[in-house]
Amino acid sequence: MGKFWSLIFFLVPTLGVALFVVSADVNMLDHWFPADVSADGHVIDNLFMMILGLTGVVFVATEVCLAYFLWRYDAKSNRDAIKYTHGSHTLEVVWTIIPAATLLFIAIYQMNAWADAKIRKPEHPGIEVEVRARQFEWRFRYAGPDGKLYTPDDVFFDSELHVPVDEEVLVHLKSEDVLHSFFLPNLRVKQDAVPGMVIPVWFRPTKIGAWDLVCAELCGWGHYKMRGRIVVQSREDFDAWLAQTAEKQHATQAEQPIAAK
Ligand SMILES: [Cu+2]
Repeated sequence: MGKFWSLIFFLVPTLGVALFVVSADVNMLDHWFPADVSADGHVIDNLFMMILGLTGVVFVATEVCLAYFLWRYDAKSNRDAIKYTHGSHTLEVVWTIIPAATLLFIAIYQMNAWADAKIRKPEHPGIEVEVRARQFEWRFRYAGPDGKLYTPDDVFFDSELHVPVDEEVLVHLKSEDVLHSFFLPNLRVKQDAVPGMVIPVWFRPTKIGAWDLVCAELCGWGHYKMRGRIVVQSREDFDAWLAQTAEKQHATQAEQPIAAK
């Protein structure tokens, strides 16, 4: 029976590795990363691959050892009583230091990527947008004709986040109710929206097109439908869209003068 279980355990690393190979093969499933359309996406992808490589080696080595010991010391061929020991102090020190050193290495290795993504806010962004998350939709606020955000001529829009291509986008992320998570898979951007906080998020899209904007935090019964789009346009198309949206908004406001905010 021991040999049977050792083979079953050996299936875990074998199938695990096979699944990665199949997923990464574009011709078979193409379930790997979605297309990267941002200037810094490759940094995140490289970090992911580095950590995946490290953990993958440890995973396979551990599973192979487990299967080997099950095979080698199965109950049928080893009838001796089990001997308990207090273990090896040296071994414990070694297997504490190696993971600690590995974690320290990852912490130092990713510092620059983290700083670029979360600390070094762009000083002169091409555009600033306020993103408000609420159960269960996304709302966006743009600067109106005066070019300044948070003035009476601001432009509002729902569900579709329009941004110009090849420009730094600075988002002021807010939540009106509970925790949400602003997730742009194709831009490798994910940030929690926290009630009571304004969190800056920035990215630079490099390709014209439309991609998913989803909420990555279970935020209530309608979480599944909290989907939006990010629409990346040329500067001219974006300006035209903004002007048109502002005009439409003004027309509605003329009929209902209270609807300024
Ligand atoms: Cu949500």
